[in-house]
Amino acid sequence: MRFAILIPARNEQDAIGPTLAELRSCGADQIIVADNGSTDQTASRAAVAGATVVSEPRAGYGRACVAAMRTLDPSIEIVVFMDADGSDDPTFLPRLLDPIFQGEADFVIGSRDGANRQSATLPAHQLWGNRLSTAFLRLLYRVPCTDLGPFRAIRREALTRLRMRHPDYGWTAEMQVKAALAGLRVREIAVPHRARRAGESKVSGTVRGSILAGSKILWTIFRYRFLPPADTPTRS
Ligand SMILES: Nc1nc2c(ncn2[C@@H]2O[C@H](COP(=O)(O)OP(=O)(O)OP(=O)(O)O)[C@@H](O)[C@H]2O)c(=O)[nH]1
Ligand SMILES: [Mg+2]
Repeated sequence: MRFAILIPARNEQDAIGPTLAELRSCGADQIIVADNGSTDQTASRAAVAGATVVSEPRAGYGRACVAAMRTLDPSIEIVVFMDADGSDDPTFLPRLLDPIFQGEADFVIGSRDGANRQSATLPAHQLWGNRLSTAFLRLLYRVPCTDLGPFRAIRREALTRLRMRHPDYGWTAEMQVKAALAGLRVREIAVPHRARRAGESKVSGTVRGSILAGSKILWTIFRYRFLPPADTPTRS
């Protein structure tokens, strides 16, 4: 099966090159960097490293992902998401893809809170924020999950069916909530999490980013259960 890797990036000029270099021999059929609003050399360095760069002018992690999805080659059957800062270990890519290749899962999420957890790379507030969010996910949607990790693989057809629309940091939670509601076969695997290799944190390393992301994630989890909008999927 042909797969693409989609990497949301904002101001990651010192990390994006090494991150893409690590992916050189991973077998991906397409690598897309979803940039929005970078004020540094992220886009040009990603292009030099051989990635397709999609620039979404409107700010927002989710918007950048949606824009990048529009440029997927028609032959792509699986979409892998991973961070630009080197936090995700690409040697775990085969383990992420294998359940989909074997026809056993539609969506595989890398959990940073499982057997491969390394000490202190996830700040305590993020670890506990994730544990709270995933407790609500388990309670409200009856899905076994322990993380909202960015390193994940999903069948393209399933992803399209989810009609992803969160403009910002609610994106990962939205995908998990909608996958549960749509009845996708979801699998979680343990992955390690590395400290970012360079540059500044936009999410968990700042008070603003943490509060913003945390509130968007929790609102997304509650909204699709108690105030379902028009894009709420149903089991097919
Ligand atoms: N396109 C886009 N990407 C973003 C945006 N905000 C963050 N990102 C990317 O999303 C990924 C996660 O952001 P990080 O800043 O690493 O957040 P974090 O992992 O919680 O924090 P660290 O501990 O610093 O790694 C990185 O690849 C960022 O470049 C955004 O607004 N737009
Ligand atoms: Mg990071």
